[in-house]
Amino acid sequence: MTDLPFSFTLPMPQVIPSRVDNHIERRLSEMRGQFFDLEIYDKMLATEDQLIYEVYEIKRPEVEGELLMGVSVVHPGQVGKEFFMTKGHFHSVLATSEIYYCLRGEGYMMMETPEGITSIEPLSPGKVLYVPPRWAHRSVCTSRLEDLVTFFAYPANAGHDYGTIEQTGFRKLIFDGVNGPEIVDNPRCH
Ligand code: S6P
Ligand code: ZN
Repeated sequence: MTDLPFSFTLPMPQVIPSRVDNHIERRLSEMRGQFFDLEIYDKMLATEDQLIYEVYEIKRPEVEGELLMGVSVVHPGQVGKEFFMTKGHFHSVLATSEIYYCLRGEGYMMMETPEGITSIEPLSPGKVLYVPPRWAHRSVCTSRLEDLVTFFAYPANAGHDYGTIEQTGFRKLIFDGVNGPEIVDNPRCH
């Protein structure tokens, strides 16, 4: 063995809040139709129902004036060339916003309005991201080894509209390209 300098990556442990009222686990089987390559999705699912992301929620009454908060953890991985991501949603009360603070990992927040304006913001530790009212949002983990960990807070009466994104998809997709993450138009988006 040649005695040369070397380096390696030691992934940091997860950031889990010390208080958790609800722990959500989203597996591959719950993401049907959300990843672009349906064939690879089915093949992966036949092998293992992988854990894609988790949410640690701190509960408050879901009424105007309160805030809901917690930590979202998107695990590294891909369905074909498409990075693991959250389902993504509009808030049911469309005119509500959200704050994300990135604690760990690398990725993007994919956002779009009902009118079709798109914004994709990179996330890295220390980044604070404001999702204004009316913007759908989805977190995408582009790290190969590390989780994408974000703290979030939003009005407790916001609610979630998952149906719109399930039916239409986001206008953009994020793939693992030759020179890093590539943002492309979603040919299926309607
Ligand atoms: C809720 C907030 C987050 C997400 C979480 C998982 O408004 O945006 O807590 O729920 O990142 O994403 P999703 O799209 O499955 O709810
Ligand atoms: Zn939200």
